[in-house]
Amino acid sequence: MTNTTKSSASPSRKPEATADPAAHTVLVTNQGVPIGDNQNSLKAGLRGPVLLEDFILREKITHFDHERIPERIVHARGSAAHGYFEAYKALPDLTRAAPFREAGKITPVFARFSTVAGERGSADTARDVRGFAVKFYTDEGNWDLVGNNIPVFFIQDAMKFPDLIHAVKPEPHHGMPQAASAHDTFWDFASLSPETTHTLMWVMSDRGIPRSLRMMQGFGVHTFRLVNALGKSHFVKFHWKPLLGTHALVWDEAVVLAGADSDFHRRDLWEAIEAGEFPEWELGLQVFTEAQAEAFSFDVLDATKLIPEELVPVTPVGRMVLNRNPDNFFAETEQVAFCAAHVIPGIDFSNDPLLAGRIHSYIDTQISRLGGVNFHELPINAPKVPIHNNQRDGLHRMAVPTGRVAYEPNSLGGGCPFQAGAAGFASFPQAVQDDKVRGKPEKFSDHYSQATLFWDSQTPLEQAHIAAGFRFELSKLTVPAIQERMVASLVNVSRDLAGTVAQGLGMKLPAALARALPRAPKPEVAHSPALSLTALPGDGGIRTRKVAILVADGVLGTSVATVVQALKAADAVPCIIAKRLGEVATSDDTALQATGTYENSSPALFDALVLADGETGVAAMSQTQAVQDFIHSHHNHGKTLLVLGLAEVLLEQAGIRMFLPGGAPDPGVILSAPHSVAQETANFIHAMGKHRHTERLLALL
Ligand code: HDD
Repeated sequence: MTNTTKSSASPSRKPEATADPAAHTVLVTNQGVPIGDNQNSLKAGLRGPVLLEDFILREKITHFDHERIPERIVHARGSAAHGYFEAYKALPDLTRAAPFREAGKITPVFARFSTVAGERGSADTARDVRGFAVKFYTDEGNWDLVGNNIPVFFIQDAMKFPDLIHAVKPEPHHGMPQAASAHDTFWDFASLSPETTHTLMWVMSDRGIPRSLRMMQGFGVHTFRLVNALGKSHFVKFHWKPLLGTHALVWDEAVVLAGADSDFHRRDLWEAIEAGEFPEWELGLQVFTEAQAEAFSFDVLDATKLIPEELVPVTPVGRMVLNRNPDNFFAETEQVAFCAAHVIPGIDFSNDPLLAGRIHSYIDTQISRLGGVNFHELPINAPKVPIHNNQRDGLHRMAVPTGRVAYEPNSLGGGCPFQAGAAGFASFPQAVQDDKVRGKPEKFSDHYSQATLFWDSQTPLEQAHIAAGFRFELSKLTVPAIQERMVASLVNVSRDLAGTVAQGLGMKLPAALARALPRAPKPEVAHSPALSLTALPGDGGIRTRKVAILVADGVLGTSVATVVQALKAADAVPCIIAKRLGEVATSDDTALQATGTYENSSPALFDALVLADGETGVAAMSQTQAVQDFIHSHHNHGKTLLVLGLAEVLLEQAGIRMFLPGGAPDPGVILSAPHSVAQETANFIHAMGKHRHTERLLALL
């Protein structure tokens, strides 16, 4: 049989090859009938009509016709991987949740990262929130932590979710733009909903254009509960911190990448895992009591608010390692069904009204997306624990229950399956006594304090990028009233920010939009360094970073070979780029193979640049426009350049300054004499570990 399914969530390895590969080589129909001829349909004579009885043709075409399933209404574009979660220590005081039962406990996981607005085939690098969803296959059933790479959300109540999504999706009359919030309907909604302001600040920041899915944080967003074996509860917020640090693209790189490689993030994740560079995140908890929550200047049930880490520190409790790519994109990445309602004993909900809507929405959406109520039986969704219950039938039922009992209580089945009683999931018995109302607590109406906190906690470069993000998006609008309303709202965040945006839009700074809560409680902290991307620089390594090495016939091969060797030793990925693929005619007969061409390799695909030495080679490169494009692109985007020997003239030709405005040498432009290639390559690798040279980027603003 060719359609064998494989178990999907073993923590670390690919499934074993079957013992008899020959048994898998015969093509059969879905009924298992061997197919003699897969090239020709059955006809009445060679030039005659095709016969209806050709069940082989009809089965093949019918199956093909139904290959597509509805894509997710949001988060349609995504990439995923298998891995495991490992607890650092037992957390008995906090929770009875299975993954935290003992130190070293391993729980298999499947994580899917996504953009929100774009359709399934849209570009990876669109400015957007990124989904960060993790399915834990625990000993007590599946727990899904369905979060984002941004710790706050646009809205406070699920009632507004369809409006938010309708506003950001392509406009319904002409279906444009794809995977972009830079259009009238989104900003119309946003400007009329000041509760979106805080999240807008994050999305317009570099968080909206991550360098890699492996280099972004994840957040559970809502306040959840941890409940221990004694039934005692603490509030909690979940945080994922990437070991590689948090890094971003620069906007015009993101734009170029959308065309140069619209699978940029998917490929990056896939290639890293294939290369054995397993991405890793630390799970951290912000644990706090109800009494603490009461005293905060904001409401912990409001998903537009975060808890500054300076107020409640994040305690690391375990790590997630993604170490296996899916075997089949559709079966796993597409069919995985995350659900905010999937919690396990020891984890419970808070009263966040946004979360309440999510508890309903996810199962509901799977019913139409995956075609029925049995989606939990798909291998990627099936818990690793056996399922015993009395649910029966439904479309695409795969389990085959035996016996005549499908009810409880029963005597005919010996009473099985029994209720688990105290060992089972029990909702935290939070007291509820109030009038039924449609409304919000007062602190929900403070829409600006944390947006200002975010702004004030950014570095000057990050602030410049946020202003540019707003300016770009709002400049795309066709309705000036929306631009004005939005800038008026930004005045409440920061006059500087609003002023810069207004200037870019060619408008006068409007008066501040009236605040819903004129006298908001004073925030506990005015500055939160943890909110800046620079708070998590990573370990300074350059593993998996891609380096373009530009060459031409006549370059000096030895120095290039030295650089290639050193980069490989640092687990980076060097790529020699020339006018054509294949052998490069070096002046010293060193063997070099070009694996990329100027035509197929956009500068935006690389993290750093090397220019080869050698008189004839450099002369040829000076005649190549693409070399100038590479130099400008890398220099303008703050990347590190290693310039070998005579290639310095290429920098001069490109008009590149090797000094920063104060006169100090640019630490990201490294020149190497022929005798110091090994030493300067080491300096290059060290400088590349910074990812970008912010001093240069600031100077270029
Ligand atoms: Fe959602 C998918 C994250 C609010 C309704 N959401 C979805 C995914 C992520 C999030 C990561 C993709 C899961 C995957 O990879 O398959 N959503 C969030 C976060 C939210 C949030 C962090 C706010 C804190 N979502 C939210 C609300 C609703 C939904 C308020 C509806 C009331 N979300 C859905 C959905 C999706 C979904 C329609 C689409 C596909 C799916 O669920 O499986 O049910």
